[in-house]
Amino acid sequence: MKLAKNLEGKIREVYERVRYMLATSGETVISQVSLRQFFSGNRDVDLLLSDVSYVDPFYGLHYRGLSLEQVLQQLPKPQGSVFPYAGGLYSLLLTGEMPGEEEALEVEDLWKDRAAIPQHVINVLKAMPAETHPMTMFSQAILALQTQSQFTRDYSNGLSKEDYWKITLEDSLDLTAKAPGLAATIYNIKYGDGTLREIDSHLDWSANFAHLIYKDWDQHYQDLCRLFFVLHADQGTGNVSAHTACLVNSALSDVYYSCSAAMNGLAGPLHGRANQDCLQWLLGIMENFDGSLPTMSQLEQYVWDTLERGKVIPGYGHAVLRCTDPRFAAQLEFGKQYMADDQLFNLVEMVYQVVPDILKKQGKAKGIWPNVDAISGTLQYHCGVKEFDFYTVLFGVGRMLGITVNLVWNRALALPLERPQSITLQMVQDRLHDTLNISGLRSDSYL
Ligand code: CMX
Repeated sequence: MKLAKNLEGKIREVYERVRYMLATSGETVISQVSLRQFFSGNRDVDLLLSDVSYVDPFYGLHYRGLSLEQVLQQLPKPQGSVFPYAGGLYSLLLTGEMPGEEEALEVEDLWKDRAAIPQHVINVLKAMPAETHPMTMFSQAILALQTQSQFTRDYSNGLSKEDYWKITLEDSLDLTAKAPGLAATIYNIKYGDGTLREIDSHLDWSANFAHLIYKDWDQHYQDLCRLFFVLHADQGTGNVSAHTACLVNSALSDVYYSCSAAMNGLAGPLHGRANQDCLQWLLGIMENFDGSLPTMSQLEQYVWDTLERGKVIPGYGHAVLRCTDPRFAAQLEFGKQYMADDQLFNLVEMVYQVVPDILKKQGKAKGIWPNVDAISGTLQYHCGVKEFDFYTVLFGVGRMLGITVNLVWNRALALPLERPQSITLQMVQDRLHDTLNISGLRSDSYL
């Protein structure tokens, strides 16, 4: 595999760099945590390593140092499409080098050879109750695939530490190859008659998802899949899904265990489920106004009502971003081009005009701008994928691209078991410089 050979040289170089830094500066403090950060989910504490992607608060997601715009422009594309091969993105994320068509197609071909879904996984999915949430099915399907883990098999047979990354790469290619098929199997079982298809070897990985859910006739949907999976691939490793995967994998649990766990985190409403919730919220607005668009002032009132009911505005705000998410902007462009007259899309545009100001006035949210989930469901809905509880599975298919690349690199750099220390509240109090008299305080006396 050319990809593994290319990667090996890069890994050696980075590994040496890390060892050198550790040997010469091992005790240098590079990050600190305040009391506020300690009680705020460690926001903005530089605690995790990933060269794969970085989220700049004011410029958003970068893959291997490149903005999304550059990535979308420079990655190789299938003939007739302006949207890239996911295989090219995978190559870029793994190696840090912009691939040519040959490198992109190498990954696409590796995926085609490994795409078949074992029957026992299909049986597990078919055995689940009809009301099971698609994310539960997805996590379960990935776990059922764990029987195929080469890492777990070879580890038991004495795999040497230097080869961990190579076998993690094999597992990663195996799992990501099957990801669109797993999602489509869930879709066809849950919403269709359960009839499953083989992949179309003429189509790329992303477009194959369209094919597998019987939408291969729709060029726009194939393109939307290409865009969607690239946009959702990674977002640093501090987010819940990626961080969960890295944590689980640090115990040398294989890629399947790690990704299944990651999907359980992604299923939360503050994370990936926001795309489902957002679409539901938008449809609720349309229903409230008898299927028509509200006026701007009606919409403002609806947003305030949502906030006053103690709910969040799904798709808005972010733990890191302090600007419009470029993943939102890229999808907005797609919508303007292909569905400018769609009422739900027009509503997304209206919401974008009113929500940031309202969140600013409310004064609670630190991030007031739309994130990726504010629009992704609307594009799916327009293209006929109307089952909105399924949208987070699509997020998961994309997200496993970045997660698995991070796992390969974590094993390549021999990152150890992740094990921060927890301390008691008394210990926290003892470390404060001023000795505080806590006893007898009531919250309203200091907030
Ligand atoms: N609507 C209303 N209130 C919001 C809000 C929103 N969109 N975003 C943040 N807030 C509130 C928080 O609930 C919090 O309120 P409390 O102090 O009462 O608990 C306050 O503002 C401060 O929150 P924050 O520091 O700005 O935000 P966090 O870093 O804690 O959380 C996020 C970030 C994304 C969970 C939050 O903005 C949110 O809940 N957004 C809506 C859900 C969403 O879109 N999630 C998807 C994120 C992207 C992804 O991972 O897929």
